[in-house]
Amino acid sequence: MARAVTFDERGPVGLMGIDNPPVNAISHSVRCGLHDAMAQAAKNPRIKALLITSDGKQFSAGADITEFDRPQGEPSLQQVQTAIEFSSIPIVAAIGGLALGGGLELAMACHYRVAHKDAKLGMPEITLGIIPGAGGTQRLPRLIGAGAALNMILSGTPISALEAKDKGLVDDVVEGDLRHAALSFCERLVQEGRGPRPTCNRSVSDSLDEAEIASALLAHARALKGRSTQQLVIEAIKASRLPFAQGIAIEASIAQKSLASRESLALRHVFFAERESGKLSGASTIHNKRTQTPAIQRVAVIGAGTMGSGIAVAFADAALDVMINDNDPASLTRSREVVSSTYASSVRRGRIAQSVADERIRRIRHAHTLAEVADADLVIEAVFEDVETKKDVLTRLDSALPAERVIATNTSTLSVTELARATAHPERVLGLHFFVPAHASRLLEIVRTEHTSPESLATAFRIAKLLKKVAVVSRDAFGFIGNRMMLDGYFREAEQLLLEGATPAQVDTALENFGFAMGPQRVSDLGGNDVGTKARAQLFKRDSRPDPYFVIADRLTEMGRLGQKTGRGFYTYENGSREAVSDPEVHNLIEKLASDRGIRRREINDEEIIERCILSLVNVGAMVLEEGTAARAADVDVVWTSGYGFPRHLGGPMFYADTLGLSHVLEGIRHYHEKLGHYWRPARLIERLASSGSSFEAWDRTSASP
Ligand code: 3H9
Repeated sequence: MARAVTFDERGPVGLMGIDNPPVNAISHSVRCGLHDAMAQAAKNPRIKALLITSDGKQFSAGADITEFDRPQGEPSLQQVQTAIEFSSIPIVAAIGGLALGGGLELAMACHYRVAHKDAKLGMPEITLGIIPGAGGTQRLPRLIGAGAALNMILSGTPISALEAKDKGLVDDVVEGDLRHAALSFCERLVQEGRGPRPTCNRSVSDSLDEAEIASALLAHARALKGRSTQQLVIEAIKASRLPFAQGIAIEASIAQKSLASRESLALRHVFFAERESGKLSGASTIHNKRTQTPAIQRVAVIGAGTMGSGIAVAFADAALDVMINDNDPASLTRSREVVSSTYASSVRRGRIAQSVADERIRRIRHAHTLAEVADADLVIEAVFEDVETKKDVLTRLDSALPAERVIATNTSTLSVTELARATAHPERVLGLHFFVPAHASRLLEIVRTEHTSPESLATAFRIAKLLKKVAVVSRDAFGFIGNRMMLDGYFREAEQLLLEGATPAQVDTALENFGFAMGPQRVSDLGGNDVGTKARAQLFKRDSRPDPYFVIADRLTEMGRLGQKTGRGFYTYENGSREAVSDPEVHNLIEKLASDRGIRRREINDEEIIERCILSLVNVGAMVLEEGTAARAADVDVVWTSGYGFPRHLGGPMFYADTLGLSHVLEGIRHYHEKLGHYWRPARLIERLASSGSSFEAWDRTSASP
């Protein structure tokens, strides 16, 4: 096994360097390395202090998450921490890059901490559904106070080195060469005769009262909606008032409970699924994201509409130079305004400084002839969603650009295969399905055709990484992955429930209580019912669907009830408010549409609403898999948790179906198939997996194809 911790003698200081790429996770090899290095130092009388630092970019991203489902090899992180805390010579942590979770817990067990000014320190465990289980809930309150510790652990977001110093988490913040500065810090300790200072011997300066707990929960209520880990965090932090040994024992037992929870299994599934989705699995002929591709520095976006401008902002945010190209001068003027107002809003909300906004605006140029894009490393076509207009642009780009440059088309409805046929080099064409707003949404669907080359795909992965987006590959098919499942599954069923007797508010509230960020009708009103109607009309050119299919939304569009932007949609929004108010006109309309179709209306309860919307989503998800549109069930989960508001703590629709059990899922689907007809036909994949007692997770391991 490669040495995961290096050891070096620098005068009176023993220097331990964690060296476990890519992120210095505290794997078994690191724990062994730290343990051995300390034992070696203890035998060396010349060494008067120890420094733990990193040989890589990060101090440490925390415990090795891949070890969570296996028995922990000794020494455990807790054993290493005890050895540090009770060392007879002082031990200092030098923190550069990130110190997260177990990485920060390791540093907190050290006697002193020095951080580089650009370092970030955080406890992200809650995002994985676990509590900090290596003393984090006991040492952090001893260093910064119980109230501050609770907020830091509930937020999961790292803080800066300067903030850490203010709170008392680090002793010194340095600039320039961290290792050099930290060695000097150690030498000063030795000269001044300052010895070990075990964190466990400190006491907690404040106690958590109920008001403080309530206000911390309120501050993080949005991120923690439907979650339960926060209660475990509170329980563990309360134990920090007890003697350390007692508190740490309570933490250990709560940590075990959190690790075994469904919530944690689901969140860890999404963590790894997001990282896997950025790679192509399977066939050796397919390269993964590490395929060599030319560097991307300049990007051109064709089309200065809202989408084109948003995509340009996304690239400028990633520090790339970008040109927005449009042959209509009025559109270019509007685009400049959209870009400025987007940045003005980011400054107003305190997200970025004015100087940063100015620098990003300077990165975006506007031009009106296509010849000006010839030197772009990548071109994204984002013109009006019309097949002939897009084909025309692609043909012209194809002759303007050298053959190895990738041409991406931003479409949510059109056939990328058909668009690629307008070029002489279909291998360099792919779809990039950005979501609205393009600069802020996390998901990017990469649409490949039969002809898209591995190199072009590798470029698309690299773009996603640059833009810090989660990438999922979809084959070119009706609605790709996300919209197909939304239209044929989830949203269609929501409309069907309205026709059968539920109200929009009832459907939305039931699904929001299930955990969706926003119910389907509120989503439609937010995005614009006309947008959905137009998209479906485009999709119908690929493949149509029988009535009733979005009859309510389409009728609302005809009536000019476009949603929030017109103050009326599925709901009424009074005087520009975002509050959705039920409207009898809509209820009458739904009754009429139902009676025209001979649908008998009845009372529908929330359980049925949730069951039907989720089962139909899962069923269409399974079809998307069996048809090869998505490669892995985990990819489907990533699409739905990062782009469509499916609760992350339930792991995504396919993971959730596994937790229900596929036999149970199939039984439900068959029941509705019998009751509601053909569109509920069970996916063959579900039938197959259920009959052998299998799961989507097992299918991913054995059968997923690229
Ligand atoms: C913890 O510490 C528990 C303790 O309280 C108690 C213990 C007893 N372990 O994200 P990237 C892999 S819980 C193992 O693409 P980036 C990742 O899978 C932990 N592997 O890079 C990927 O592998 P691959 C608390 C990890 O630059 C590769 O590293 N810590 C871990 O975009 C690159 O990752 C966290 O929750 C890990 N801890 O982002 C932090 N972390 O190449 C989790 C990463 O095979 N990590 N990998 O696909 C992150 O947030 C991001 O990875 C980070 C880098 C920001 C560090």
